[in-house]
Amino acid sequence: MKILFFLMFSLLFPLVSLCQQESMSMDMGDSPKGDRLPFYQKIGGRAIYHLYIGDTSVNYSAKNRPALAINGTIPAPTLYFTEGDTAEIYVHNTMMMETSIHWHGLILPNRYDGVSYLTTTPIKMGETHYYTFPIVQNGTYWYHSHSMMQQQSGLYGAIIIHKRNEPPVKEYTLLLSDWTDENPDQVDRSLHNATDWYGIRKGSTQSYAEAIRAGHFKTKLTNEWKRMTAMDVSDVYYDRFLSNGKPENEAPQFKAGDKVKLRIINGSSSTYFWLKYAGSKLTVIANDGKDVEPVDVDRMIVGVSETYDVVVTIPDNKSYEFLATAEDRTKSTSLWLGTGKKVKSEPMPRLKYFEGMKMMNDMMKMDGSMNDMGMKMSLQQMDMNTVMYPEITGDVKPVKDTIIQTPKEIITLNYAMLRSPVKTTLPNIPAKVLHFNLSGNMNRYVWTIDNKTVSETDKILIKKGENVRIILYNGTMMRHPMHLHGHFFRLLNGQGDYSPLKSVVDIMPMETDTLEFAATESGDWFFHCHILYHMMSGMGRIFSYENSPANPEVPDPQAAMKKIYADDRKIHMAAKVGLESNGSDGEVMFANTRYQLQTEWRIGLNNKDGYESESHLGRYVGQMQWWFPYVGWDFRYRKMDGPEKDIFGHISDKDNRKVFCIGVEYTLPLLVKADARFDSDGKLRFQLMREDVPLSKRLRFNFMVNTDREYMAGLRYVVTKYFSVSSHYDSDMGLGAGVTLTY
Ligand SMILES: [Cu+2]
Repeated sequence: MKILFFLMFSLLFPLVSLCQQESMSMDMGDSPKGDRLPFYQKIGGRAIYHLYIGDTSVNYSAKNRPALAINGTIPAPTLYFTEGDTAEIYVHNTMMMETSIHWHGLILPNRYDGVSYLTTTPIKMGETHYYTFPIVQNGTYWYHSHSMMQQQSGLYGAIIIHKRNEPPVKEYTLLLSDWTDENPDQVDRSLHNATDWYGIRKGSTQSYAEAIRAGHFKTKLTNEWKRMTAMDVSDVYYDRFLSNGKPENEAPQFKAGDKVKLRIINGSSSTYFWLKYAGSKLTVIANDGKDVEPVDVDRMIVGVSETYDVVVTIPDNKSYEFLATAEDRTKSTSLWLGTGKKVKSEPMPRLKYFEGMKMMNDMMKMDGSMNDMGMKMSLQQMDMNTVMYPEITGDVKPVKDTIIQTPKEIITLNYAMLRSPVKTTLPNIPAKVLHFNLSGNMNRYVWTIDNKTVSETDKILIKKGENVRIILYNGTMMRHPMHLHGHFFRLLNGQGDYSPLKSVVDIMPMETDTLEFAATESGDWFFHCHILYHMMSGMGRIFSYENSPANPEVPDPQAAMKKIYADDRKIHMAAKVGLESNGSDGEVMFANTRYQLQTEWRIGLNNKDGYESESHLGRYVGQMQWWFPYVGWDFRYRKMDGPEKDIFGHISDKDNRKVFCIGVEYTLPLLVKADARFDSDGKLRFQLMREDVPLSKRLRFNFMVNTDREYMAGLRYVVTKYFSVSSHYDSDMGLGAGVTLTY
């Protein structure tokens, strides 16, 4: 076998090195699968890997779904290195679209960081990209695509770096991830269109009927009064959560008495996981690849893109459940350690949503900002969600197969407990201090820093040799795992000189965290929220070292920046079409971070009813995006019985009407949209409208009334994501019933 490898390598080596010299890339598009180069070779200190990215299909829920894989597997194969090695990685793109690979947590030259356009040339279809860098660290890391939504489709794998001459221990790499049967681009579009379909699927709609049943009608009303829609700890509905690519996985090789080092990687696109183990406490010994002083906990949460090394014990010759539960607690994934009788971990009870809503109401001010009530929160020490945790606050309703738990002392890991075994102090020089306020708008799914997306800001210049300190405040109602490429930062957590080194900081709502790093690199480095859908909406910044040498991978930096900015400038489409017995009404919308173009229409079934259409192009103003000034145009045809007078006394007597208008829309408490507009006929119209009042889990109520003496009220019962049964009464068209299609 070794001889075969050697032969293959010696045959291919001249070819490979030739290609490297020319362009660092070669065309693999025509190579049949059989020609694939060996996955791994070790030649002296060189660790050489060949990764083939391609299309595949998976079946996690009795449906075949398209997915992406590396060397045919999800997760991608684990890359092993030894500290001091030189990594040489060839990434072959066999897909019909471009791709990239980012080596998460690795310290490497900027040009190999793998952020398409920013640091590294994207790998076009059929091409191969060569990465080489010295391995200057050890620990648990991972790699993933940094292009579009490819990570969600399966492009992620583990990187394990052993210390030189590290004594072998029993270890196991556990890569956690989330899987949706939906196309991730559709997930992204849905999130921007404020659909509550994912809430319906997760059972977290938080409707009025559910509120009344839970004795929380006032809580729900106050919540809408403060202009909030139902909120969950996570946004996306996932079909499965995966342990190394399987909902249930096993590691039967471990025996009684074994101490196993689990290398845990959260490679999910937007899921935090609670970790628990049935056999022993969890002894945390490393985080984000860096060793920490061992600390014993009962449970811990692992943020998106974080890694932890945790030692667990196999107490007996049985099979013990290592349980990773999604933060929203809808589903979980398990790894069974050992062989024999199964010992289950106690499942985490469902969240108490209305308790959480009540807490949010108390914290939210009428202007949409948060009242921190004088609490200084940081480092995950106070989890705002605790009110929603029945296992801590008690009051669990007995559910089939579970016992009522009594509240008990549960030791949960937080960042203040992480202590580096070695001093991590920076050079003793003044620091450049940056304040970042994490901001966002849940209703329109716009995620920002200081209310600006990546494309709305310039790069942040830093100087090689200086210290950079970042003070982060999270003013949103979600947690964000903020990741810095190419550097470790110290998280100032009260451990002084021994503050832990991290590359991701999970920051909870209303927390302030401080991190600092020595600027020792060069080039451009991305700092962003690692929730894929937040990053794509623009929640990030670029740190740029002043006077860096040109990056050969970015020959045209201006054109490259346009490509980077295109991510958060994306236009999302939405549509709603009602087909009812009295006619059709509907709307089509195109929107990005700030702008929206919208056309709505109504076509009566009777000729007499005629048709009308209104269009708006406007810009959302302010961080809360409650103001929406717009310009628009309308046309209508309706055979009138006589002149019509609006409540201001303005008379309309033309069957045909074409006007331009200017107007402004404002979101009032209870999420009612007030709209005032003035048209080229000199007519003023004022209108109030509310869509999708959640009466019950699936029933929605809509209404509209305006000064033209028009009004509408309707009900919609959501059957599937795209299909509802609906009925409405309209002052022009009368009563109708039928279906509504939503896209
Ligand atoms: Cu985020």
